[in-house]
Amino acid sequence: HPLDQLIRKLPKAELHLHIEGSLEPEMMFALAERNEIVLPYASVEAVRAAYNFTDLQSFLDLYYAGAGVLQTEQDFFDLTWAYLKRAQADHIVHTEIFFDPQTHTARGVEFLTVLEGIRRALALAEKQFGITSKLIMCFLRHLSEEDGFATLQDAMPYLDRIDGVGLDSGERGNPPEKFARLFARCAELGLPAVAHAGEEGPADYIWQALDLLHSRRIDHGVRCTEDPALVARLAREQIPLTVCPLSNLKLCVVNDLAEHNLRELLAAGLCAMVNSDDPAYFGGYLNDNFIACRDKLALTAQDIVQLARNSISASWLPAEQQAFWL
Ligand code: ES4
Ligand code: ZN
Repeated sequence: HPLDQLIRKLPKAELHLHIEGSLEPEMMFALAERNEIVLPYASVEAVRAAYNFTDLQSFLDLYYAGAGVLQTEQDFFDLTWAYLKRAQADHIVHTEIFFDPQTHTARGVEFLTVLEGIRRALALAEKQFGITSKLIMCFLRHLSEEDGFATLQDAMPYLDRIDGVGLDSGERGNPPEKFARLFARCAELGLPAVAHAGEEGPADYIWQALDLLHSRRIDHGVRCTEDPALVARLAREQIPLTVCPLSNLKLCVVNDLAEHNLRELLAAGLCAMVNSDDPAYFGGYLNDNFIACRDKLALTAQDIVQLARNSISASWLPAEQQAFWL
């Protein structure tokens, strides 16, 4: 399609990417073998065949199980490096990646092992590909506030290597208010916040993420259109929404990509952009998400340029570096 060349060549930032969600089945098998772990699947094809999700939780069950093959610093390096090579192929010039330390420390993997494996790959990508990056530590919202505070304690010696904090995992029944005190402490420590909200959860969780967590962006946020007053606020304050179209499709947030509200969000003047979320599980990397939306939502060249520009302007790059890409 003529617009796909535009999609491929535009400089883009990715602002919603869980590094554990970039674990392809091939690497899952390779790391399982390297670490002498027996997987409950016979083949790469059998793993892919299991990726038939009905909601967020049905995905999270496999995602946390899959992450069990990640054990050494080299494993985290290899995972992150594989993603960064894909990012370069998609002409991503800047990426802000999430990691979930609790998924690993709960299994006895050291916090520093995770952090340094990821960071070593990010540093190499900046040197070899010129891809800049930020690293965002996510708290798992299905776990307790106390567990979150313990994770922040683990991170304390390394705050110079962490650019911000996020909130992810099962949204329903785990409202942002559960973590108001934890995020207040993070703010005192100078850590900017983002939060997943309004993916499966109601618009009220987006209000809470803004007012109680002081979230600078909303991850997903697609359910904001259920509340016109909220849409007006997001537009007025230009709060970015990191939208993940193929994720929403695979997790049945929408039944058909043609029903996705991405164009509605843009038309309302919101700073929305496209992201891949967990590309190994949801069927595509960044440009695949753009192309699927171009196809099913009939994005125009103007929409595509706007989405790419929004990704740069919603990033945490300093203004002068944003200006270079805009
Ligand atoms: C996630 Cl799609 C999604 N939602 C919430 N938490 C997550 N962790 C990884 N992917
Ligand atoms: Zn996510």
